[in-house]
Amino acid sequence: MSHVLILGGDGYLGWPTAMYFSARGFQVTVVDNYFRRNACVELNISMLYQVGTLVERAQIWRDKTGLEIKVVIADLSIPDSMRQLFDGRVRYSWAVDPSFSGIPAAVIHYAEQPSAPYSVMGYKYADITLINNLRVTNNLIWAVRDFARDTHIVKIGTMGEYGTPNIDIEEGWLEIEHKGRKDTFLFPRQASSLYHTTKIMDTDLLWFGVRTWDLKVTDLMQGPVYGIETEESKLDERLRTIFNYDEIFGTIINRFITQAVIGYPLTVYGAGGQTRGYINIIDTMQCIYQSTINPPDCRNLRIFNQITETFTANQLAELVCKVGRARGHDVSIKNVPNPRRESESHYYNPSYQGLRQIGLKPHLLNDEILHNFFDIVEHHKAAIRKDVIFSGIKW
Ligand code: USQ
Repeated sequence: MSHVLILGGDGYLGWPTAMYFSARGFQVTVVDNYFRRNACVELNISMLYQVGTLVERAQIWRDKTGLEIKVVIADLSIPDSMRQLFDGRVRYSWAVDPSFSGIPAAVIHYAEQPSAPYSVMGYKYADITLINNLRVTNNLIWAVRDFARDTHIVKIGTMGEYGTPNIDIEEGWLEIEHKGRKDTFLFPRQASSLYHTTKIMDTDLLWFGVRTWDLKVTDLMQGPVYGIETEESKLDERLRTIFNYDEIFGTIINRFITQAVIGYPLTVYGAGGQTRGYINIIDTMQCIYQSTINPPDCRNLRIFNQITETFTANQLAELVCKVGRARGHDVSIKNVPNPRRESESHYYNPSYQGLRQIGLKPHLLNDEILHNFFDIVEHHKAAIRKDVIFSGIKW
């Protein structure tokens, strides 16, 4: 059986990914330092519901399925914490064969500070974001270079690396003709936050590792994700992922549904014409899985755009408003002054065929998906805090 290492295994995507691979026969190890939980405590942000620690959720998973997810609590920005995962010092308890090296077939890298607003709240937060994200990626490429050259690195990047250019966005690469000569380069990047800037720099680190040491890498440019439930979390609600609806860690659709449930006017930033590519959390699972089981043919930096459809902020507000009202909620939409420096009306035409070609079957946003989502959020209505929804963290 293949071993998959999930860095950032406590996060919104990390824990569902761990269950997804475990359920499909992989040996799974999750690694996390609880950064996100601790940041929420420090910033006085509460999540929609309490979530058990990784050790507690791994125990519940074992009770329900008989499958083990190994948990390592470690700060991966410390080089040795990363290296111990690859050099034989961490004992992988499910490895019955003593000669088993533990070297993972794939390492899925989510271990980053993921919030754009957090990264621009002030110098301290910009520094945490830059140091954490870049050091973790640098530690990873060196650990793979030194101990595990065949391990496939699957990295979550972001569509925000491209920004909103006035030309079509390709999947990672662009052929350029200049003064009669042609070459292929990374698609031009222009981030709109320091968080997104670290993702650009991550891509550059990975590309260096591929060119110089022949590393095998898939970089997934993902758009904002929405949803709570995955096939695996349906087994027991204590297996659900962390869910933020606040201004710092919450993403737009998750926020809008939570706002609708408590009658808080949906916070469309500015004119609301800003367009992004979106993806359901269950499709994120598919994308990560298909990318892992279909590694690139050769030592390569393979890039996919991990979205399934595009919407403006206004369109999302309208969709949530319609379903919320049908369920009897008092939903309204309010265009609040945009706290971000971003274009509110722009061309946006990304290509995103690659993941479909390797097996993604998209679940597009529709009323049924929104109704199921409302069911869960309504259940936790009493816990929703209005004070964390909007204070206007400025860029
Ligand atoms: N927006 C609103 N109202 C809100 C929240 C957001 O209008 O209450 C707008 C924003 O102005 C932005 C868009 O919705 O234009 C998306 O914002 P978001 O907060 O959902 O997502 P973002 O800050 O871009 O970051 C999120 C994740 C990040 C990931 C990124 C993908 O937090 O980890 O990399 O989505 S992307 O946006 O494609 O760069």
